[in-house]
Amino acid sequence: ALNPQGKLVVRKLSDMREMYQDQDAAQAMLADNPLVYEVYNVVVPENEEHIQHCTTILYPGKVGQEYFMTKGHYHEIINRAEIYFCLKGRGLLVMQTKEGDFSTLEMVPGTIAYVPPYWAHRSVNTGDEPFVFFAAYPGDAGHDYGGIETEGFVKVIVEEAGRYAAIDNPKYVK
Ligand code: S6P
Ligand code: ZN
Repeated sequence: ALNPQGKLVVRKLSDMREMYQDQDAAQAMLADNPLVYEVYNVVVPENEEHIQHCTTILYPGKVGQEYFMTKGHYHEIINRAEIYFCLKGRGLLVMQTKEGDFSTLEMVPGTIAYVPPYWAHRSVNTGDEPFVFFAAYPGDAGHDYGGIETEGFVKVIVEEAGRYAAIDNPKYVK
């Protein structure tokens, strides 16, 4: 339970099916169109005086071997940073810059993750229960899903031999 709950954004597989590597698996799952994640946004004015804050619930699941994930984005004002705090479950914070730097951070309850200015960020549920984290970021940051929607991140996070592995994304162009 969140208090205040905030304004709910829902992302189902149909909202992001092109973002997964295994398009045949995605197509087959569309009949059920599973819920991938929900974001509860506390509404504050979108200017630099305020701090946006929200809680993401990313459900467990995979499309083929690739774990359920958020779309991922740069901030529209690209030098705006962000802080994540993990509340529940287990996941990976995946980050990259436009120069092709790439980094991952394991998150478990209590992990505080810092997303520095200029770094795109995506979350991946590598566990078998909902991965829940709170986020706070400058009010004017905005979201740029642009290139990530078509090319994705430098690496994709898949299950290999019972654990997660980051493998090269063939669609990624620096
Ligand atoms: C906002 C922050 C998160 C994400 C949320 C969903 O700056 O990084 O609240 O919005 O986890 O991810 P996405 O990539 O769909 O916005
Ligand atoms: Zn963000």
